[in-house]
Amino acid sequence: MRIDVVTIFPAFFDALDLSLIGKARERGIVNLGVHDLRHWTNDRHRTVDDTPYGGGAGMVMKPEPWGAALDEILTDDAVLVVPSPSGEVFTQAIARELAQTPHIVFACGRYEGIDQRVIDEYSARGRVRPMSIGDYVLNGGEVASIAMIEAISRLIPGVVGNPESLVEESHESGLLEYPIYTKPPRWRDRPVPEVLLSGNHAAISAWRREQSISRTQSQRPDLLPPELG
Ligand code: 6GU
Repeated sequence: MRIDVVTIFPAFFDALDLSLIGKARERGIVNLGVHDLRHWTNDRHRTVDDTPYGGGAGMVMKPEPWGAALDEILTDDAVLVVPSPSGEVFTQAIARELAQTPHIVFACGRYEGIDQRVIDEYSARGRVRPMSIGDYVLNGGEVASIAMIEAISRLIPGVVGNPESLVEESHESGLLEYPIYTKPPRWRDRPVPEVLLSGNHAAISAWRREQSISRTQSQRPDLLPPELG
């Protein structure tokens, strides 16, 4: 998979050199290009923002640098992801869907956002997904893009070593994951639940499923399938 990012803060994406994602990049499974939007400016101050028409607080990202950058970077088979607190909420299902696409371009806005005509222009030409990572406000799309890139790339075959570790996770089954434990069997007077030491695999599976259901009921009742509500 090819991933391109356009940003005025390329250094944020140094984080993606680390860990499993860094290894996947070294092995050529994920091909990541990070581009400085200011490369597509022409003035001496490399200006990317201006005041909003109609007034209001803050600054808006000008359309011209975005148009020049995206004309160069977007391919016909690409999905353009535009991180924004007013986008559709990014979920594991969307991560799975995007993990199937050959090319994703992330357009990271700062300030109050990108001139709407940029989104309209590329929506008319191809697939554009304005995406939020949750109901809170960040200063720009960079941190949100890093979260989405990590969630998507770990679903690409070969990025996560043991594919079985993907299926048991929170959100993959539609329920939250059950609690997990390791040695020692007793820590600060807290024992590991006895069933996990029993060697009875059917009992362990049943216990884990009950725990997943009760956790989901208490932490995320909105996720519960109707038959478990
Ligand atoms: Cl994608 N961007 C910004 N700026 N804030 C957010 C967000 C995105 N998702 C949640 N809050």
